[in-house]
Amino acid sequence: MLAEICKKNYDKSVSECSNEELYTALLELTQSMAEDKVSAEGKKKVYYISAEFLIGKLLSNNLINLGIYDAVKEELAGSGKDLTELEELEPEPSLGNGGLGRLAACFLDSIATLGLNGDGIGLNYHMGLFKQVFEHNFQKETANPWIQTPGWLTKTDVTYEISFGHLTVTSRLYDIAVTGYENRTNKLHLFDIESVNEAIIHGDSIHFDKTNIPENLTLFLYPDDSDKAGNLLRIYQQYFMVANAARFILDECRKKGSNLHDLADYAAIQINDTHPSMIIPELIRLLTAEGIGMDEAVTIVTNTCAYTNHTILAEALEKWPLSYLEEVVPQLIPIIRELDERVRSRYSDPAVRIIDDSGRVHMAHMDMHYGHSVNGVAYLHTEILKNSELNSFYRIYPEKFNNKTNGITFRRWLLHCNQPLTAYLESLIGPEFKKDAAQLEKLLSYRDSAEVRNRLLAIKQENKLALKNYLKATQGVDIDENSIYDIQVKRLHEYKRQQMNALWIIYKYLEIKRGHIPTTPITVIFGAKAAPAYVIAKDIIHLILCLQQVINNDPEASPYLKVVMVENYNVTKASHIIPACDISEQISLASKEASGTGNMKFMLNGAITLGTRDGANVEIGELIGEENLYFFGESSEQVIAHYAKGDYCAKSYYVDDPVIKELVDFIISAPVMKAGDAETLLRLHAELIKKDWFMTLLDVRDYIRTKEIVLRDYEDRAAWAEKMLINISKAGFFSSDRTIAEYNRDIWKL
Ligand code: 26Q
Repeated sequence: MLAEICKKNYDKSVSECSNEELYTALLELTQSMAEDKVSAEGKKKVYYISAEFLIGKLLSNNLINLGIYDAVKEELAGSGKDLTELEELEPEPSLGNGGLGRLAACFLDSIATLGLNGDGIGLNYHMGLFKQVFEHNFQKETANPWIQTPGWLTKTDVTYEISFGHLTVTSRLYDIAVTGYENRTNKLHLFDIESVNEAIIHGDSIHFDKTNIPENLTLFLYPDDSDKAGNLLRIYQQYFMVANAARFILDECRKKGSNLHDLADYAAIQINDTHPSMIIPELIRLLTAEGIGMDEAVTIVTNTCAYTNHTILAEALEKWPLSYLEEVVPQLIPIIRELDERVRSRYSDPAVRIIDDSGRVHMAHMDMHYGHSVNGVAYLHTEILKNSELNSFYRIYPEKFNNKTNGITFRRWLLHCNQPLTAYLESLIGPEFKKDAAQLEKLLSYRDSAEVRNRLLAIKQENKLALKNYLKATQGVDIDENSIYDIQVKRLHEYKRQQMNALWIIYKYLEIKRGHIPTTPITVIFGAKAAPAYVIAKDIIHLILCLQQVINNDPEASPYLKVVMVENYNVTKASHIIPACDISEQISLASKEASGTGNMKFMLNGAITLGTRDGANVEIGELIGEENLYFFGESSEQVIAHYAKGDYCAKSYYVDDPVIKELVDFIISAPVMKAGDAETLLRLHAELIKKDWFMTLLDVRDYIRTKEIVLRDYEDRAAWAEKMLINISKAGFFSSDRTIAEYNRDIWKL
């Protein structure tokens, strides 16, 4: 396969080609194969609109989905070449923050794999999420370019004139082929403008002139929005995304024969969180401009659009000042006011208004009134939305609310990232699980087999060794492959409580110093980026980096306890880390993590969860039985009651419990202060005692107690392996193929 392309392009054999030439040849091969599978369009199509698509590297994933991974690997090996080295040449498109963006990427894979007619629409940011480097135990953010030619983007001839209050820009559409697993190819449509100028970035930083819209519009994912210019830029980006999407969708539907009155028979638009919410007033504006009456336009758009909520954190629910919208998109203001008037005339409850008394526009409120479906992303999350956060809306529109528990694509998170496990599963239960994840349950019949359990342990050991070598090569750190790998990788946020894990590290360190040596050494691995303007999150990273320095350099402790903060955690790193994990840390404050998807990836790869009864952890527990994971901490009901009564007082935990006091005070102890910055550590110390909004100290005691049980249980490797087997067997429910089939059945109806 490759040989012909190498001959044609370079007049060389595979073995004579450089890795760069081979990488380019593989791009050509996969893109032409993918193009051949772009199928005839169905009548109705789903458009998944999202500000983030955290797709990660595509080469291997595409080779797998096109069914040529093994053949290419062998062809390369036959010529002395290594596919892994070619994979390393590919830059990672980090076009997302975390869960929401990665979910969108998994969904595109599943939509294509199920053979559904559906595309993604978003923005072609030139810089993905910042690249994280550690300097003096602090996070530093640098620009993260990813676009290369040749690369995955295909320039199309689709362009639109997009007008804002004070300027008009010309857009250009770029496409990325989305290959389904042994199925059709769909598209990820990314809009851009040609005047973007990377030279306005200050050095390799993430700073630039935020007011220079023609040159910065698609320059960065999540520009710093701590000031007005940053907020306006985000509104520019969001409107640019949805204005292009709306035109593109209407054009496609008209081409297929829609008269726009029947738009909902041609298009289903899924609004991924509130970032694309302006698509609602924009579509109404375009339809009324075509002569459709306001009432009918509202009905058409409502029948077309559906909204997914990914968070209950108030600060993440977007509310734009009307004055900002007036400045950037004055053409939407009459529509938004009209939509708000309609709500006011029908409902007296001020909580459901679109425009509040402070003149802020609640994007989610618009979605719920003028979309036909509202979904949460895990059972518990949807229940909390219905019963508390969005209860005022649930009472008006009970029929709109539904749950779609998240999922992950097994192609990337098993077949690609864990090839030893995949091959072994196939030898035991046949290949059907690759297309139908529920077939993994066949593994259950081996739960009593000592041989199978031992193989699972041996594969885990192999993956742990691979991670050790990877971390040595990429970050120069040494870890012990015979230690327990205890892993927490996810965005850094107080509610996810990396700080609680840090307190446990302090606990274990002090125990070791007192002579209580763990039976098996422990390596605690973190990976996390903090939003550049999120001070406490950055303080927590600083603490973890300081603990890493203190503990790893203490010869009394480091043989038994090591801390590793992986630099620049991203999709690529995740695929090396997850298969090697023993203990999966899912320790968010109950009620705060909408779902989590890392928890699913770890489970699928045979890690055992230590977590709270939050998000999808609850469903994991129901599927595998509580004896196969470790729950601790207060329930979501208890936590919600604390917030309602305002009765949580961190200070009293600190004052009343000498163990907690000792752990918290260690943050400002001499060795840590010596490793770090006093002002930062004092601020974090005070934060934990005086505020601790996400209740670290509430659960830390139970966390420590439970983690001791986990470590003790790890010593019975046969029993541990049985837990691993049960976790893997039951992971099929969390395939994004199942999630997408449900979206289609209940919402899109393609
Ligand atoms: C909002 C306003 C202003 C600026 C930024 C934002 C903003 C940006 C990103 C708000 C939210 C996000 C991302 C949210 C996110 O990733 N949520 C995660 O979604 C996953 C997929 O559903 C869930 O599994 C996680 O539980 C949830 O945290």
